[in-house]
Amino acid sequence: MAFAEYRPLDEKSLVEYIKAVPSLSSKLGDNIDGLTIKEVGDGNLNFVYIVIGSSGSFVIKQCPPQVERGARRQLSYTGSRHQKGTLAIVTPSTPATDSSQGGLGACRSRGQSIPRPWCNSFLPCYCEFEYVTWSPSVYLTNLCVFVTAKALPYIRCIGESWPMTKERAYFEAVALKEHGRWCPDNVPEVYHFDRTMSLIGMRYLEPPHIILRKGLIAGVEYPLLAEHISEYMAKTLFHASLLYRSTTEHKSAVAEFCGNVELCRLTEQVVFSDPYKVSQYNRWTSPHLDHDADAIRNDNALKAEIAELKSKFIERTQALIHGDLHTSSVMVTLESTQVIDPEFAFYGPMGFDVGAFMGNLILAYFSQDGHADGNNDRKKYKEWILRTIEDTWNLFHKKFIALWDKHKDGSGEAYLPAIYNNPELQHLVQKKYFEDLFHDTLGFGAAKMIRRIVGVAHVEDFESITDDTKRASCERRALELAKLLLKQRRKFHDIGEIVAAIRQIQ
Ligand code: ADP
Ligand code: SR1
Ligand code: MG
Ligand code: MG
Repeated sequence: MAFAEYRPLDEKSLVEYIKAVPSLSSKLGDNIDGLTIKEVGDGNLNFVYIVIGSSGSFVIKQCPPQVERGARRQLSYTGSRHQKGTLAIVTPSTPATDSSQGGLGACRSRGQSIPRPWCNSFLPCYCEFEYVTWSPSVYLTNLCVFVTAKALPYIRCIGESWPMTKERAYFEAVALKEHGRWCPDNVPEVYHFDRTMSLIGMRYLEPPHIILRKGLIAGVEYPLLAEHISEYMAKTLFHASLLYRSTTEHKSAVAEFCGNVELCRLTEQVVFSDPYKVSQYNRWTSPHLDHDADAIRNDNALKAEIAELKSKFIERTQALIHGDLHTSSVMVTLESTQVIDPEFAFYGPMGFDVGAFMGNLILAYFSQDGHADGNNDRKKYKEWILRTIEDTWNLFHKKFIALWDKHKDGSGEAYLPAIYNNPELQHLVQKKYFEDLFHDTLGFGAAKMIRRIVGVAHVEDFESITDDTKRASCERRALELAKLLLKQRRKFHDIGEIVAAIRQIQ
């Protein structure tokens, strides 16, 4: 063990850490001189460092320290939405003056990051920040800065009210290894895991790999995306389910992942609860979508459906799911598709993963009109997204059934060969299984779409549309489809009907 107890690393202390860990230093050919280390974390939760040496490279992902209770930071902003102002951080003690004491990190303004070297206590900015990470030497808390279009800004802090255990790194490492075992071509290899330090060392997905969501915003077609992601979903979900495993094996794995309860609870809140009630964390494009957000909170049929899905999310231990499979958890090139960031992994319903991916593709589709310009009306690109949605589901279905057929006489205990070993019955149960999975996919996918428009965490697909009216119009159409899918999902029987429903929304 390199360090006896947890401490958050920075670019400097990381070098010491690497020197002390043979599984990491050997990846650099044991040559530590002249390393380039860069923090690139642009997600909502963690620090990610890219480490490049003359003979190798890797990525280090580390959870920041747990929020210290009572360590609330006060943020105040002078300026108004879209205007330049000053973001002031007021600390209980003397304001930080250098990086060793802390400062602002990972500030993002509509996708643009304000890189370190660290800012000090006062940061000139446009008030579009979503997540601000305050990182003093002792502890770190995530703060969420929200400013409405109204006269006075207001700020929401996610911190002490929202503790996040560092143990999530353990579940991420186990899920990466388990999913990597079944689908090594689409999951980065884990080189090192340190539970004390909540730290994972893994393959660096080198350029031209980029986050899929960014590629979708830029209008890039990925010809192998449906093929690869369907392969990943079919292999990981099938092999970690009772179609492949014995109940003994399954229950022990389920028990272990029950430990990831805090991350599951976060999802329960931000996906299945907050968007359907008044919550301090919710936000939306206001005033444009005020009525739409209100309508969601007053839609009894929608609330009845979301309750059913929430129960299923909590109660169903169908397979080891990724748990956060949106388009920012996938890195791509034209030839490669890699799934990262399974820190929300647990044994849950398969449709939550498939729905997350498909729902995020649908969000990307509805955001395209906001990215269209005189050079590109994005019509062709929208067609590619629709084809990808259709191909992803159809290929997933085909690959999953092929795995089931191949292993039908194996140790999976859900459908015992002694009962189901006739082709007609096998076909019948598979059809039923997929009908349910399809409806789960639609329901969870729709829930994931709604939360990204009226909940706490939004997506760059829409957030990067600077014109509020244009953005609201794209978001409203996505909401319309999501509500239809959530309420009427059982009326749909194949993916072609979903594509037709998407097309109908003008
Ligand atoms: P979070 O849990 O905070 O969302 P992620 O695992 O999504 O963290 O990583 C944040 C960012 O770091 C990603 O969006 C990506 O840009 C970069 N990243 C993460 N893992 C890798 C990797 N293995 N190779 C290259 N870049 C990575
Ligand atoms: C406060 S919600 C943060 C979100 O970011 C993660 O990627 C998950 O999607 C989570 O819901
Ligand atoms: Mg992420
Ligand atoms: Mg994450």
